Amino acid sequence: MKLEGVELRRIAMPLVAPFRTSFGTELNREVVLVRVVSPDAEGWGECVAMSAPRYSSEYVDAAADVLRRFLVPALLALPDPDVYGAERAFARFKGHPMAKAALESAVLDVSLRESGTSFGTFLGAVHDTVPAGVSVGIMDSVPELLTAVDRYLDEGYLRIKLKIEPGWDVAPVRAVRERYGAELLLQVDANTAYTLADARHLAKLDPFDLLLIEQPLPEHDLAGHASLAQLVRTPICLDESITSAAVAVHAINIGATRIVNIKPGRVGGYLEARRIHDVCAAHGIPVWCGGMLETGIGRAANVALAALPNFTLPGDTSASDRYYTRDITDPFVLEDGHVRVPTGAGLGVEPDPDALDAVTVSTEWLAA
Ligand code: SMG
Ligand code: MG
Repeated sequence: MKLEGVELRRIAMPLVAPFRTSFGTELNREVVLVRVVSPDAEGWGECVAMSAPRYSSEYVDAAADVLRRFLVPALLALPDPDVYGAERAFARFKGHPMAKAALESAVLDVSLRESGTSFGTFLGAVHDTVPAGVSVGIMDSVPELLTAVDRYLDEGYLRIKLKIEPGWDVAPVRAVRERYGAELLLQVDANTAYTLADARHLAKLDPFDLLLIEQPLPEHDLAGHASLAQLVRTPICLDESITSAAVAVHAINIGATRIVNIKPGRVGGYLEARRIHDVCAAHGIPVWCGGMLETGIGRAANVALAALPNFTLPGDTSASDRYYTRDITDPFVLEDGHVRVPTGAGLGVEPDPDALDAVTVSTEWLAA
């Protein structure tokens, strides 16, 4: 494949409601979109870094910088770029998995559009639709939380994830479990807000039969998660900690994680995400697809990934209207609690030019 160049586009999209986690509140989603152009097609990728380095060390301005100065030039220097060559070229630079994933996805998209293959087919999808969960932010009060959960369940979401932090954990979990009963698929996500000294407190979540507790301890503390797993009955699921297939295997082997959240951005792209899916399957560890408040571009790829066979738990792959009044692609909608896997070439969706214009902050073109 020959490339003509790469466009980096900054967009900003207001969320329909503030989304509060243990590390901060998101109101306005700033995103770097990547467009890779060949003579015959163009491919899109979405960088999932947030505005500030709070979920992980990456953030939007740093991602734009590393793309502009290192990753895009490395891609454009390849004599015959494809997704595998791009992955190898990016591996020479340390870190920045979200920036790498965005550009790698755009390369994959353009090549799949050229060959008429969908993301789902390329990755190995085995389902036409995927079950949708929803991640519910920290609220000011339990009644406010129940109002939000009521609405999501009315809309058809099949699983509820509550964001937790010290001071907002047992009480909201109890209230939701009591209101909706034992059948509700319910899990929690701490985004690293606890320490091992909180083990006895976290064990108070055990009676509520949660599917999992996601990332209770800091990112680098795999050993701590293994110790915590001996002290709580609720399965531990790692998110932030799982940065590669190698780390996933290590975490599984030491007993730090019984379920894995896969986010392609966190692990450097869809190739590595698929490897994590595969090694988890080989170890009997179920996986599910995380979310980073994606637009329809990132969502299309995530939904395709979530259709692989070992994605056996509903993901944070919610419908577009859970995030945005107007998505930049045709919106993803809930159908009986499921989201449909696109079948067209590449991502199977593209930005609507007017919707994109309305949210664009700046663009830059890097020519081959
Ligand atoms: O995309 O629905 C979504 C968000 C899901 O909770 C979600 N993501 O740690 O899993 C996580 C968080 C990270 C982003 S919080 C701003
Ligand atoms: Mg998480």
